[in-house]
Amino acid sequence: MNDTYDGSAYKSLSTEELKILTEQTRTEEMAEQMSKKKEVWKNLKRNLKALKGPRNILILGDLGSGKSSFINTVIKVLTGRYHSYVNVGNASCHITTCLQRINLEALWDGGDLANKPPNLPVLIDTIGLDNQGSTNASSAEGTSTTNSKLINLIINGKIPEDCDLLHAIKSFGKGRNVKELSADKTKAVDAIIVAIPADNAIIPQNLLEDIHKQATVEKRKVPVFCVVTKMDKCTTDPADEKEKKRTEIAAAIRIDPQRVLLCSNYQPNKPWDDKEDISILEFMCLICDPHITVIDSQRLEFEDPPIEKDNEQSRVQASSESEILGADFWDKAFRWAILAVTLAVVVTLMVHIKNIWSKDYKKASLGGLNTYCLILTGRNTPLDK
Ligand SMILES: Nc1nc2c(ncn2[C@@H]2O[C@H](COP(=O)(O)OP(=O)(O)OP(=O)(O)O)[C@@H](O)[C@H]2O)c(=O)[nH]1
Ligand SMILES: [Mg+2]
Repeated sequence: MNDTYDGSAYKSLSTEELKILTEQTRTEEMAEQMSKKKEVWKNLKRNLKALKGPRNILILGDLGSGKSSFINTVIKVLTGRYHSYVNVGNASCHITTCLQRINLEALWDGGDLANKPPNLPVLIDTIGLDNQGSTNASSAEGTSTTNSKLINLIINGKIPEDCDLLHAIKSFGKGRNVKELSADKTKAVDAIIVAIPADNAIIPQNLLEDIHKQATVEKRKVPVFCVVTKMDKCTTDPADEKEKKRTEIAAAIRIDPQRVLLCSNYQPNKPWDDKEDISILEFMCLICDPHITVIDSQRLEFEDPPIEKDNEQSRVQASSESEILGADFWDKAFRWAILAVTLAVVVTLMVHIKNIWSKDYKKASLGGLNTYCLILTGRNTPLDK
């Protein structure tokens, strides 16, 4: 028996019947999507309700990676309205050059206030970070690169909204350090979303490394997520190819693949797939999960280790060595003394011999005695006077 379905049931349908069937399937699909969307919204609201306050979500990524477009897309999905809240460019030069905080609370549709969930997040748009800015570690500060310095300041809420970030990047690039800035705890970042465009085959590895370090190695540990933008430009269509991309990027950022959203940002001139709504809502639901939080890590206090047995032994050995060195000194001093006396005797003998040779016997005996006196008393005692 042949298991393959040849579609004969559809072949027998008229065009009109086929049209009705297609419409029916579409309606069923839409109903299913609506109910799924409702469910995800319910979960998101539950998560937002459980938060202590609105989360500050920072979007980081390379120049033109779709950060601003993603923010506009999220706003559209959450509020139902599209507006270019943050300026979108053409990926050829920096469009976002300041820190821009978009408070979703303030953008909520006025007509649906009763349904407004609490603690709607604040999305933070920022300047595109070039991968090159993660390779210029200054020797004076060890491993700090331009990007890591800037990310660190933003994460800790030290950058004011009107700050010229292009100027800051240039100054860091010249090896200059910023003067002490005060931290605003209400502006500190609670989650990071890294935007990576799907159409770019090169993953900005150095930038990702800097983000990873600033988010996980520093004292304030911030959960990291990723959005792979421009999926509509990606030619890898089969589902398993997309999943491969998700896994590859997750590994590069060192996060769980579940924290990676594959997305096509909303484009005003292109049709919008409602399925995107659900995946973006699910993604926001995960970022606003009350169990996934920042950890302000404490550092243990340490003291110097006690002197170990081995150290004690080496200390005793060292002191005995120094004693040996002392003994060595006296030994040498004694030898020098012997040498000096021998030398004196030899000189005296030579004087004696000289006097005897010149037949001055009296001088010879007295001269010898005077030399001895000089050596023994340290004074020149003329015995012949
Ligand atoms: N096809 C497509 N184009 C996108 C998508 N996301 C962004 N773009 C386009 O990519 C370009 C750059 O987008 P932006 O949102 O300005 O990127 P950015 O990261 O904010 O750029 P900078 O602020 O300059 O760093 C714009 O032309 C967008 O229309 C997407 O998902 N699909
Ligand atoms: Mg931008």
